[in-house]
Amino acid sequence: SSDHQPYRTAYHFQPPQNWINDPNAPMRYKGLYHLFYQYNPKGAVWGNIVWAHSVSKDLVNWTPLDHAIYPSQQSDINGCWSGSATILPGGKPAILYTGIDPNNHQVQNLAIPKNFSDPLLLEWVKSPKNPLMAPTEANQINSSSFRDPTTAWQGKDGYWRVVIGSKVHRRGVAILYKSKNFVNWVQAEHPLHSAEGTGMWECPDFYPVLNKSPLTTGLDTSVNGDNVRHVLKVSLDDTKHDHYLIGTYDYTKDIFTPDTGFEDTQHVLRHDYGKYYASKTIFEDGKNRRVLFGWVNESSSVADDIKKGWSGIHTIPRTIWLHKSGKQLVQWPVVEIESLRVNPVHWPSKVVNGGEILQVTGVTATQADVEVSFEVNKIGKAEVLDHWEDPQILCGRKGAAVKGGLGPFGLLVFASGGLQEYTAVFFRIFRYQSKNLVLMCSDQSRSSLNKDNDKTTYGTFVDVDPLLEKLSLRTLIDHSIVESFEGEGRACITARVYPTIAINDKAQLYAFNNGTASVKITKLSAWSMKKAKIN
Ligand code: DQQ
Repeated sequence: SSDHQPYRTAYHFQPPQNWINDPNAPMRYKGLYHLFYQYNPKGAVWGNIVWAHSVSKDLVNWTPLDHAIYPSQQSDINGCWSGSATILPGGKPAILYTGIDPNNHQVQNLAIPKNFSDPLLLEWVKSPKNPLMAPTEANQINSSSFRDPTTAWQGKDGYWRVVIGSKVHRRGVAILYKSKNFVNWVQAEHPLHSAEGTGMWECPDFYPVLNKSPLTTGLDTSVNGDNVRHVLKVSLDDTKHDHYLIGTYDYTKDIFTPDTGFEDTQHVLRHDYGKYYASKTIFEDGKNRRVLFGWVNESSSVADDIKKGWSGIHTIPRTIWLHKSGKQLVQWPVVEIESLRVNPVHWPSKVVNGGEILQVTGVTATQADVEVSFEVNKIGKAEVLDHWEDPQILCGRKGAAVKGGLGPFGLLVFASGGLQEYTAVFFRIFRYQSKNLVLMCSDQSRSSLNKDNDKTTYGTFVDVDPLLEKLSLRTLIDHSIVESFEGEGRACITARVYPTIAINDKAQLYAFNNGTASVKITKLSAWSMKKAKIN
């Protein structure tokens, strides 16, 4: 019960117990969503990895099935690691995944459904030709850095292409392979892309996005041409963050050229500036959208994870598209999640004075969806930033408790009545080089009296003009996760928190303003969220 398990989520994807990490091969087949994930059947820490499998009609409620892929061949006898699905002509799914062979080398394998007429895709048959791609003397690929095949895409020449994550010394590499029949794969002469100093690239994802209206339209992974840009996402093993680059894919040369690369440290593009990793997207035919799945690990100690018997959850799937500026992506929780909303609370617009804290009553504060918009006009009160600073460090230095000029203002979630505990998600506006700079923070420093948790504060700048636009924030709250979307999805920050007092019916929700200038809430809508049926 929630009394014994106050941190178990009610509407985020997780198995009943044990360790879970990367989402694998999400797909829609015969009207059902399939989600596979890295899973340890034997405990709450990483190990013994198999592909667990669940299906859903709506991306909200999930039914568990038997494990789909588990060690059974030489080519995966020491583990079945991450991979992706490709829908082949005739609507037939195929999975490419990384196996760990008897020498602990990382190799790429193929599995296909045993019975294509089974909508549950219960049984998977592995190719007798596995491994289809392997490190050799000739290709000089590092056998401990060769993993996580992407969804494949087909060029105009009919060849399939797939990218595998790798590294050469400190250079992250997206190794490209090609195949006519999906079984015989040949390494291309050049990688799709690489970047010095970034370390191992895990879980690459490569896909097109539409660069004209309606921008929210998703594209099949093989589409290229006019009005199409490409996104390369890599999960950086060194920092455990998902970074993406927007650029051009030259499909005759098979080279991806980003508009701005990893060198530009002031414009780091991340799917999420909090805790979030190993994500991947799918194109959803029929709904014409691209949907992003991602993993969030715990911020609690391993001892606490073992005690509670589980570790890791997935975020709410997010629709993803190119922002009209062309400079970044936008993400928004899939609309289906709104079916869990009950008991709405709507505030009339109200001014929040400097130092004021207003409780949002009438919602279940541990299990809620909150949308709030702020209007600011006293821009003269903004603090001056005289040199550029990493936004996460700035958020750490100027947390919610540090009084400012224009901000901090936002929400206090998982707050205890006496504010001994709270997690603050907020904006703070600066004047920097005669422009207004909007900082977005998720401050976990006071989230729990338990000292064993990682309480790192996260932050990013959001590309919003505070004088022309409202500052909007949507936060999905679910027992131990706070998933926040700022600027209508231009910045996302996910945090894990484990309050000791602000749990169950002791948790409260507030809007706050700790600046000297007043701000106006133009809209606040909050809903309690029903429990989803998950596994
Ligand atoms: N997790 C998998 C690997 C991948 C890593 C192993 C990323 O395939 O590189 O569980 O979290």
